[in-house]
Amino acid sequence: MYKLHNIDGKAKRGELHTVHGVIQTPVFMNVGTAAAIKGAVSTEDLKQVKCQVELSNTYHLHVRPGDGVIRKLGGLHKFMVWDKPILTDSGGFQVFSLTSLRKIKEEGVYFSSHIDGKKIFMGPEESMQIQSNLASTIAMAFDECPPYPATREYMKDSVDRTTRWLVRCKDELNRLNGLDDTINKNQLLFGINQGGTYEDMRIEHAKVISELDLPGYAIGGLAVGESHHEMYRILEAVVPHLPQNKPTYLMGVGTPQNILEAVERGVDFFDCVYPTRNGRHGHVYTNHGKMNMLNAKFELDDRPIEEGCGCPACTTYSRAYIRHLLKAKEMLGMRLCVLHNLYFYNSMMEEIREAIENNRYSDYKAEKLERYNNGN
Ligand code: PRF
Ligand code: ZN
Repeated sequence: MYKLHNIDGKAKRGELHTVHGVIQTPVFMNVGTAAAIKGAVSTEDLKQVKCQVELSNTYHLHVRPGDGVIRKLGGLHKFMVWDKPILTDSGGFQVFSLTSLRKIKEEGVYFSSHIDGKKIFMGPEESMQIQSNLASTIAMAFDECPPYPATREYMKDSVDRTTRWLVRCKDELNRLNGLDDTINKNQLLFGINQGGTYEDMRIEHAKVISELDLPGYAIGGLAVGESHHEMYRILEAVVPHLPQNKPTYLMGVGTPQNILEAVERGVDFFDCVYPTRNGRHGHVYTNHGKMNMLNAKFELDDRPIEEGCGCPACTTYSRAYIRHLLKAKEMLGMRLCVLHNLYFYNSMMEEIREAIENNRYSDYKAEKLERYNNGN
């Protein structure tokens, strides 16, 4: 159940009640694709960086260790030792971005595993069965994320198939949630809007899927190569056609700037690999922009990454030490940068929530971007 606390312009401040606790929105979900947050970050660490929701992938966990294994061990929450909400992506996107020799049919997608080349089939029913075995809090619909650019003709076929798949996802998850031996009988299904950069198809699709009355809706197929300007144009067009009294999730986005812009357009769920991926490369986010911790100027710098930051890296270690660890390729260097970045993202979401509550979102956004873009 989703409760809207406040609307400031189009920005939504809400909360989603789940069996694993309440999610305060806008929220950034911290990515642990294969039930592991890259950079040697544990679920214990996630609590310290103010993570509300962990995100894992159906496709990866199906291939390794196998969703059957996780089910036998009591589900993903028990397996990872994380009792807060988990969202699982459906495999739709990963199948299209990672695998080779794909064949899309009405029944689903035939493809080869990126680990061992093994032939796999996944359709809406299979994706729901896997996610039910994982017993995540929120399951994502099995969709096609079409390439960019795509012709209108391709897009139309793809979106229509994604709609038919969504109906099959809903039916299958309803069936699974009703079985006696299902671990999480309250698993929620979020539908996914597609349509590329074609506003009319986006809007038409949003209207059709909204009628299915699902607990939440995502916007997929963005941040796949189009310009930021185009992404914002599509958000402005489509968000007003998705239910305002449900969560609105922009998949795979993005930079701090992207998140600030999307919140202003009514989005309140996000996920992205940037904080973890950049952290592993020694790139860290601060209120004054991004820094490369390998830079020679930090050799003798005894300040924390960011003055006043409450993260496990900044409250203990210096820029000089972290630079040394990264240069020496010590895992601790990566780990500290990832922890700082996740803390930065999760703290920014806290600030965003507070700003919306106080009806000062547009001022907050302007100030945050001004500082972020103008550097040190
Ligand atoms: N579909 C799914 N997962 C996704 C996407 C999508 O379109 C994207 C697009 N940015 C990221 N993750 N199922
Ligand atoms: Zn920090």
